[in-house]
Amino acid sequence: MNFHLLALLFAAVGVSGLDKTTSMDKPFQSSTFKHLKHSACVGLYHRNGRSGCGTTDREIQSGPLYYYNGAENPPAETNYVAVLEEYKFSASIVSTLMGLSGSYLQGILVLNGTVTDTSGDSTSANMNGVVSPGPVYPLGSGTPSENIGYGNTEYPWNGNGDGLNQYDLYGVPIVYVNDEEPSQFIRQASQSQEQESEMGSKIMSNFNYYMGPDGITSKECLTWKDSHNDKWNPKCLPLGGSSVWAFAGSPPPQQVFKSASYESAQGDDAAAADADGNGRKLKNNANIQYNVYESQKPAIIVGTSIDSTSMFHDLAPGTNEGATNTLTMLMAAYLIGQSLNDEALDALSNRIVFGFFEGEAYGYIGSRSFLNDVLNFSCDSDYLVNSVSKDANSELACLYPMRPNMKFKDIGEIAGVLAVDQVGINMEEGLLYVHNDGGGDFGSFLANVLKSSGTSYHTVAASEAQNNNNNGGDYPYPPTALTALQSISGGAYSGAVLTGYDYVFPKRPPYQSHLNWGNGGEISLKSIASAATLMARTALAAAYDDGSFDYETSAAYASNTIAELSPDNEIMKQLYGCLVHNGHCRMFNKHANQDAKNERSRTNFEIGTGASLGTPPNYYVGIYSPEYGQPFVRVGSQVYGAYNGVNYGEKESDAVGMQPRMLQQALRNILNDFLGRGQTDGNGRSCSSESDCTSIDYCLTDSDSATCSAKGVCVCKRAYFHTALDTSISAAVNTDPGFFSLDYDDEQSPIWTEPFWSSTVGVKMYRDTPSGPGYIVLGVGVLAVLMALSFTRKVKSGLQKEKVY
Ligand SMILES: *[C@@H]1O[C@H](CO)[C@@H](O)[C@H](O)[C@H]1NC(C)=O
Ligand SMILES: CC(=O)N[C@H]1CO[C@H](CO)[C@@H](O)[C@@H]1O
Repeated sequence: MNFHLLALLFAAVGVSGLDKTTSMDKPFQSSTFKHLKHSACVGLYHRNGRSGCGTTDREIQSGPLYYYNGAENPPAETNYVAVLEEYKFSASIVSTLMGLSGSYLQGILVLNGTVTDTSGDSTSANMNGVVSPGPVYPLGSGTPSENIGYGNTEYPWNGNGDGLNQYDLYGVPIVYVNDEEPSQFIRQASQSQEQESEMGSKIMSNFNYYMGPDGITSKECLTWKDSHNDKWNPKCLPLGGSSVWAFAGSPPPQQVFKSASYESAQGDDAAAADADGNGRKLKNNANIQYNVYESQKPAIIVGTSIDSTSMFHDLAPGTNEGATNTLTMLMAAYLIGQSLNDEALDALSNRIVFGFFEGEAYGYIGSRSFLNDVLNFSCDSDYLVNSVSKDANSELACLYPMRPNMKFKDIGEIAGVLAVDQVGINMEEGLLYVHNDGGGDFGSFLANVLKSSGTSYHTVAASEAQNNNNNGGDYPYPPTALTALQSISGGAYSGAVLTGYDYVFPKRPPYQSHLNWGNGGEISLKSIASAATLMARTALAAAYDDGSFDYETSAAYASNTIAELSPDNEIMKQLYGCLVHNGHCRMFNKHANQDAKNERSRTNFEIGTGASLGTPPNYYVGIYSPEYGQPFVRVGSQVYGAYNGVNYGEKESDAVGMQPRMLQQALRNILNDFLGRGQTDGNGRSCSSESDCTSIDYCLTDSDSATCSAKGVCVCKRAYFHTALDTSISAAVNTDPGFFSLDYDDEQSPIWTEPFWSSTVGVKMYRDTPSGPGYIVLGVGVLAVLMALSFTRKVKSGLQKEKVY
């Protein structure tokens, strides 16, 4: 794929054709129906199989609507499409339908029942009964991630979960009807089906939702070869994207660099061309060097997940998950940037590193990629290059395995992890909780700081989660980046987790549910402000500690240095609006736009503002591809996912680039703004892009550099992207992005992938009449405008217009 094609691809995002349809029935004539929204349950593959929905093959599955209230037996002799209220949608009902009537079940329509409830129960009571589709042991036992857990993987954190999102619902297409009005119509139509059929017609629904065959795995679909010509033609893409991480204070001295021989080699191709032991030509025959400075300070990783999921991947509001996690961490970074300048931060004993990790719901994708790279990644010197080949001062990148920058290697030693999770809801008014097993000096230090700290609104209690088999055994940690680090290192590191829940996730809103939203006023800004204050202070206390683990002194220093964040803080409210209500809000747009502009001026790639979270925001991780954060390298006129040839740098335009999503671009630019004010005292040099920010004297150290914030001020560069991709796979070498190689010697990560879909998937509704041949289409529109690609769906998870299998 050449780069122009790639650029076109970016431009085409969001363009989708809609079927022109004729409506024959009044209820379907309103424009609401023509543009009726739906969200599909999507099939996914993993290391050992598949989960999620889909029809059995390209044949359409259809049947008359049948309203199922969970009480009587479903039809056992004729095909039907079950209509379920969303508060009845659960693993047990779906299993009942599949079990009792087997192959007669042709599909399921789940109705939006937020307001309308025909059973007469009060809505909120119904919603209280809604189960979480997430597993009862999230990322633990019984899930494809169980082998990358650590310690107690059988603790029921999600007590309200039935694990429906792990089921293989092959043969059962399921869609959610987003809007209330069409839901009401379908409800009534399905409840009066008997009467309708006596009158000689039925409302039918058909599903065209083929999402690949059963019985194959991610490995098979990633390595798929067409049988007729043996050509590699993958049928799926991995889940993933990019994480964002940032230093507080000046970056450490550069740890990885090319030695002087690089300079001389660069000028003279012929002389530099050499052969290594494998007969491979070495053009950039530099010596890679990893320096470990004696004075290198350990890094405290302050981390959280920025994603969520649900049964319907374009409807994953993650309000008390990715959204509030992100907000809490951003405000913690804001507090540190406001309270300490670089000089003060640089004088501390340890370094603070923030990590906003993508794809955590699918096997700690972001935190494992990042932490594993910090600890274990090394780049072969042949492939260590300047990310912009003509600019010898540009950041180093690794072409194979592909890493768009090597800055993460400067982090050096890790002290441990301070994680935050689901603090938008307090299990008990005025209380936040800390999880720590009492082992590990660093982890217990963090826990002690938290327990001895507090805000005007909250105190911190130790979680009462106990190992539930009474024979001793491991302390249960909720799934966060701390678990990822412990898993990678075999428990060599410790840490603590701050949460809003005690021993079990809140029941409402349900975890990993399409109903994990905050419009009921459940989310407490007070709690988020308290958590942000506590995270900032605890991180600072840990950075201050000189190894004596004297938590009282450190905690006192931190609370004297960082003032408490007010729940009325305007920046927090603005960010809340972006993260919870409008994912392409002005603030995100502005910062993401600036970030893209900086990249354009740096690399010359046509990087734009990436796909937004949408409105309402959707936190499903989506696929890893060049439109959504997969880095790529341009070599001459070719674009590759990874490259081990010898021609990089021959053309001036050769460079490594990436097009992240809008959230990540906004996060990076906002973090640079919050943490990169250095010594400006509010009057930095003004700029319109990064190229205006060379030789900024207020970015203190040699390893520092500056970039342009959306406020139009040069700020010191503090934030970076990091590839969030399952650690068992990597971009294949010397091929287009979109091809992946498998590493079989890994620790059994789940390798979640999403199959390509046909462009014709959708759902139709029509009236089946005895008169005419075939069907008279009532409103293809109804569920149909879906036509595969609703805008958000395409943007977020990148439906591919391609034939499947
Ligand atoms: C259900 O419908 C209501 C009213 O139209 C809407 O506010 C709500 O967002 C819908 N629920 C979901 C999960 O989309
Ligand atoms: C695969 C691998 O090399 N893993 C290592 C990464 O680094 C940690 C911490 O040093 C080791 O414990 C792992 O074995």
